[in-house]
Amino acid sequence: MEAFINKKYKLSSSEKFDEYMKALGVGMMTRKLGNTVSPVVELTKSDDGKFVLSSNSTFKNSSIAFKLNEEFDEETPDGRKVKSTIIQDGNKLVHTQKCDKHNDTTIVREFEPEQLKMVLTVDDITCTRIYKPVQ
Ligand code: DKA
Repeated sequence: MEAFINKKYKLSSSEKFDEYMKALGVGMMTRKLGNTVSPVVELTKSDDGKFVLSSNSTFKNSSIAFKLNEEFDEETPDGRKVKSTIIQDGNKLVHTQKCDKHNDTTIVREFEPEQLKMVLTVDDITCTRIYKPVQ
């Protein structure tokens, strides 16, 4: 993943994000905002060697710090409290979010020089979001 550290990507296209959020019980107002913003995502590393994945938008700034393969507590931008684990598969980070109150979801982030492809899955819904490098 080292090649993709400190590289910023901005949302360029998004498919089925509203369906994805609906399936997770996200309310209408938050979905409306979520559908209109184009977050900028960046992967960095902290001093203690953790990965830090941040997402900044006019709706919300959020970041998670994690070690690969180690479960951590996460509060999602829409307020779900989940148990997350992120594993690496080549240039992909596979992020699983487990929750008692909502359905489990998986977010695959595939890093490439030309784009960051996010595939978000819950139940039978697959949402694809393409981020492009910020110059
Ligand atoms: C992204 O980083 C999307 C992350 C999914 C967040 C779930 C719901 C957010 C509600 C605004 O591109």
